[in-house]
Amino acid sequence: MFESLSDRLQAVFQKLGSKGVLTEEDVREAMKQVRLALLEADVNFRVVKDFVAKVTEQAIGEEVTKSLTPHQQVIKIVHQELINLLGAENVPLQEARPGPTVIMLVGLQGTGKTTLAAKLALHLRKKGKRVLLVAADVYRPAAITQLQALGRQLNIPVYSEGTQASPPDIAEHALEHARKELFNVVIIDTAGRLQIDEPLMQELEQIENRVHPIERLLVVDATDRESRPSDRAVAGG
Ligand SMILES: Nc1nc2c(ncn2[C@@H]2O[C@H](COP(=O)(O)OP(=O)(O)OP(=O)(O)O)[C@@H](O)[C@H]2O)c(=O)[nH]1
Ligand SMILES: [Mg+2]
Repeated sequence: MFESLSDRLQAVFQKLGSKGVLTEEDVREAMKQVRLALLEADVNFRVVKDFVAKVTEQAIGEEVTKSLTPHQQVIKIVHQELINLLGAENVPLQEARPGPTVIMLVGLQGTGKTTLAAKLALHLRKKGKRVLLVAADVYRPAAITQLQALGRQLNIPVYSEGTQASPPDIAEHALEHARKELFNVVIIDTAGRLQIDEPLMQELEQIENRVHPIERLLVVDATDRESRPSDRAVAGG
């Protein structure tokens, strides 16, 4: 998501840079493109509206349009507001020592857990980690094949025991397998669930107790304004 967003923004700024002097209209046109790029990157529309308003207000100010390097000033403003938006502090994923690092993904149905599992696996592999994906959603039909298909696409192994095994068992066996095979990271894809679903919530606790994930990431839909992330949240949707 950030790669395509960054490409899009670069194109907008390049166009802006080719103009030299900037009029208010140039800035507004560029902000229209920024707005589209953010929306297409799944940023919540209210957040986008707010972001664009803030940047526009600063960017059409006298000190920008009358400056010698107006387009660089605009880039600086967008950059600063993006940092404000994403949070100035970058909290990296924790690593278990000794490994493997166990990461468990939880969240409501359809928020992007399985997709994020694959994205995260790819991200960590790029950092040189050996990653094992674990199919611990035994409830939704095709949940396992979905993860397997993603694993095949990325060439990342997927541990699964089919739909008859229990998720806590699957998780524990996957961890044993990962230790033996010297994987650095184990990412557990769990089934979507509601907090009021007691048995399913207990199942998460059992998985936790068996494999002690160092990170439990709550995946929420970033475009869904009803989401109320209460734990550490990762924008998956
Ligand atoms: N636009 C967009 N769509 C996404 C993103 N992540 C997932 N999706 C889509 O959202 C739908 C659900 O994604 P999944 O990854 O299957 O969600 P899940 O949380 O694993 O779903 P369950 O296992 O059924 O609870 C799929 O159609 C995905 O392609 C994202 O970052 N952006
Ligand atoms: Mg899933």
